[in-house]
Amino acid sequence: MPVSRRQALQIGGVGIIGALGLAVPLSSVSAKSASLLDPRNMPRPYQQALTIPPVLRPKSTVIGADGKKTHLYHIEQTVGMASIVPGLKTPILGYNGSFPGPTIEVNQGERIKLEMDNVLPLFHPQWGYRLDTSTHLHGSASLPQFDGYANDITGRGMCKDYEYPNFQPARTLWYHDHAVHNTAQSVYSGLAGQYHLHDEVEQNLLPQGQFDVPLTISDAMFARSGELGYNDNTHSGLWGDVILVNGSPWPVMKVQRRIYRFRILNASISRSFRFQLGTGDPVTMVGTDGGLMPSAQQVTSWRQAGAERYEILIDFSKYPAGKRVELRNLSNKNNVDYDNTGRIMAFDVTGDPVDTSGPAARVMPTLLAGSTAMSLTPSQSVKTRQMRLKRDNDIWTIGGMTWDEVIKSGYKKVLADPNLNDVEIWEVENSSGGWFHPLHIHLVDFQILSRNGQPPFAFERGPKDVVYVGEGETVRLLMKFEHNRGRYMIHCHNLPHEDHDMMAQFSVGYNPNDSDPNDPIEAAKPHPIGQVPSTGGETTQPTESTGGTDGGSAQPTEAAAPVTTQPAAAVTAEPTVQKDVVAITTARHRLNKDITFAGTSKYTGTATGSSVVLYDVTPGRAAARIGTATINSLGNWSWTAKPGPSRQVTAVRADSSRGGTATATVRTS
Ligand SMILES: [Cu+2]
Repeated sequence: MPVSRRQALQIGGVGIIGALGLAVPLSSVSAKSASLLDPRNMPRPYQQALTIPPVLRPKSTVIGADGKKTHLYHIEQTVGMASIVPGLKTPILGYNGSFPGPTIEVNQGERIKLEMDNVLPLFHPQWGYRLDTSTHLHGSASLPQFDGYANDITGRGMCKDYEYPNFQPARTLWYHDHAVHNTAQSVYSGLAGQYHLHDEVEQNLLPQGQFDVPLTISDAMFARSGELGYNDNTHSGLWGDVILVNGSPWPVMKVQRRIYRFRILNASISRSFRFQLGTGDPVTMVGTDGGLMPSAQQVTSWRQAGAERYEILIDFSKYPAGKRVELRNLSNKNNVDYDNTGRIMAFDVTGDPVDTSGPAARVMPTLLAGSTAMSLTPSQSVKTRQMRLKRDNDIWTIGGMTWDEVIKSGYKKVLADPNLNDVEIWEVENSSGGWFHPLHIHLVDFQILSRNGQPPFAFERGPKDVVYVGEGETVRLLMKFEHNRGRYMIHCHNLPHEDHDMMAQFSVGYNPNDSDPNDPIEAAKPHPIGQVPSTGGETTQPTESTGGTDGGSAQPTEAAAPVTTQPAAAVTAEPTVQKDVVAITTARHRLNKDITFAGTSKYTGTATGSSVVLYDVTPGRAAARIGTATINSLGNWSWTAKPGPSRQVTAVRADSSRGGTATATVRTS
């Protein structure tokens, strides 16, 4: 039965240890279980292999007049079915129906336009709230109208076209839902995925490809039916008893005896972790939220709250083949722990031949990269602002403000109003002993100057966009308000706190009396799925003036929107909206065992044909047809064979007879 934090305190009987100064607090709370599953359905540690989410392929790529690429991506937010609990299915909400969503990989300097369709049910199937969405790319200096502003919502049947500039240094970002008042339940239901921005510095320093591994870590609780359970203890926090890594409970990954890079994202809506290897050996910390640190740090454990990203290197060459290395969670104060929340996943060291290609296979890098945030000095600051994080009458507040006040002001009320390119110090205080707050400031990367007057932890000495403000802590942050003018959110990333109502906004370089060309709600509105988007009102719609057909004529759908301050790509021959959108949701080939593909085909016209032909498009060999799947009346298809092709298939393409196509990376375990 789910327990509240107060009940858990009574059950666990673990007292709260007082102020510990710089030491990481030790006192979490223990309880029996949160899930209501029959014991035979309860997942157990180290029974499943780690899966890696597929990398999403662009629908098309165009070269702009400035010679830069713009990749067009398409994602559908839809209901999916996950296999998490043995013997039962778990309905989730997912980007392309999966949790985590597909990973987006992009190089610095290449823009992305993302068509984000909302094809979710009108109301959440379990919790009944209206499934409007807003997508935030966390870690990107996007314009305000593309930043996932909480009230910039996209309803069912609508599509929002997001634009991501990708001019920042290499980093691990993630995209997740940010819709007003329901962010916690929608992210918990599955709307989260990683996004990797690469640059040459990072590509020459750190492991790449199969040795660059995303680990999206979250916690969950389950109803007896296998559905997700939800209990946020009166908006204090949700503490699940099952730890998921890339959507699988406590998985195991086979590793070669070399250095690996792990991009660790805490996607839990409330839980924070204190990670440590079971061996007690240090890991090499190389990246924080905003990318590479100035120099690598050896750390034996680190504290990581929701939305924080840390990139670590682990050298498995020092372990013998056959050794199992666990990643554990020592927990932090004000979390509720269960029998197995102290475990995360395990790495099984193999005696397989070692692939030493690429950087940092054998030797740890030490000097990494500078960044704007880490080069700032306090003397550059023109203003110091103080804000407290606290609970007032059961409502969470930030600097005395709530998001409800922002809404009631017509989105005018702001917490701060720096000029463009101003450097400021923000001093954030959490004087309570009862909770911690991971504070996220949109738009900027910041440097943590101090925590309670002491230097920051070794692992957070890099550019950050979320800071763990622990119990009784005051942090000083140094940041430059660069890149864009406009209004951006600042909020707690314990998502039940954010939703009730610990969120405010600041404006950069903006006079409240002027009209805002980057208004986060008005400047780039969603449009019905399948229709050409509006450009914001000031220009005439080219398709209207030319009497455009929905045939093959060039439609300048990206025609220089007046709302952007970055030059828009000059698109010459953008393909028209596809009538059929094929998605591959499952692609797995276990050599000599079985091969399975499944997906969807969403057709907007009258369908004549109804099958999908599957091709092996493994790099390095000619594409070969491997099977045909029938599309059912709901637009779903699947195909499986035992044992399947005798050579490992690592990439698959699905061509539908209705005209759509999609490719996906194939899971091999
Ligand atoms: Cu909070």
